[in-house]
Amino acid sequence: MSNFPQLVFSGVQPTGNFHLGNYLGALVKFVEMQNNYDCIYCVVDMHAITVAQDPLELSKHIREVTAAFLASGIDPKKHIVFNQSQVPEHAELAWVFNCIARLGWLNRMTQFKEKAGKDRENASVGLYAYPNLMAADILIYRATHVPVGEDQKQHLELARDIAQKFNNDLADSIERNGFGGGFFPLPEPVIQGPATRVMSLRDGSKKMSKSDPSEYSRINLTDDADQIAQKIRKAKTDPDALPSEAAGLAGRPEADNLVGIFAALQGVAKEDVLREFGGQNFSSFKSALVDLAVAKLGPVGAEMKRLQADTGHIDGVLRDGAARASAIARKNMTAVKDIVGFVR
Ligand code: AQP
Repeated sequence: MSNFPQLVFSGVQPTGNFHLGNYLGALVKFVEMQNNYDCIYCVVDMHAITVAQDPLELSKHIREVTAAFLASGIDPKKHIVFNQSQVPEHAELAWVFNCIARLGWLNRMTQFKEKAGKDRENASVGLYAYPNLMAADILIYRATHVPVGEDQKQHLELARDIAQKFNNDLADSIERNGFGGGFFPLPEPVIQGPATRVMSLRDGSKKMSKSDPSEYSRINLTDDADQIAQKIRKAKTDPDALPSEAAGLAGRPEADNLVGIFAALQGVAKEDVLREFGGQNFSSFKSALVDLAVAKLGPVGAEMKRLQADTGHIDGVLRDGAARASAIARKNMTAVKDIVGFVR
């Protein structure tokens, strides 16, 4: 495989309720990686419509995610921030990948099974083909690194399989077109950090999610101090005191989750948190967690609200990002068409 220039790509769906799991599992890493890599961060609005969306809400949510990117510290001048539907090459490459990926591969995707639920026959074709579009999002830029939460690991493996099969099936044409060693890199998932899987505050066995019907299951980034405090105080716990070592969190998913959130917000290890709070009951720990969460998330939420009120600015950032993303995507899609054998 040739050496590809290092490039980061990741996306977030504009489906509302941007929450602490999205922030700690994805955004904090996005911000960190922009110091060492060229990065492309995308609001994946075409993924959002794989389930029904209210058009007025969708445009609001696209601006909400963009505001979250900016408020967290992503620099849209040094890096690229845009929304997927403004760059049509994502959809074009996704069609090519629909013809590369195998039905058997998609049938194994657990997220489709979870989201389609029992009413599989009634799920959209888009929801089923979602991982092919996600592979196209990454590979249209020939990105090499993809920071994501734990839940996206399987989709990333599929993106690697698609890249590999494209490179193998079309190896001769790739060579003839001057791309010896494979056209697509095999993108690496970056799933690191103390909060790759933040769990629901109501049920430690379920991930914190935008679509959970219970508002008390998640902390939204735009929650005010009172809402954050209420949600943490009502978070499910067990009757025991906190353990003094991380091993003592085994079999205690709710305690583990709250300690993990504290550690991630503070930027320390769970052991450090337990050194301070081991032996204490949940009510004193929760008070400290409320103070920390309000101190860390409050300014981000306030900045998000300020930015969201200025839709002209947000839309300008997205348009500028789309123009810069398009320049890369167009060039790569032209090469893909030549490799596939389309006449242009
Ligand atoms: N609970 C989580 N913990 C850590 N990371 C998470 N991510 C999502 N939930 C958690 C990461 O956030 C990024 C953006 O996610 P997404 O918007 O593309 O879609 P998702 O994973 O489907 O998010 P939700 O909240 O779970 O939405 P619904 O309820 O619609 O399914 C990704 O990097 C993801 O890993």
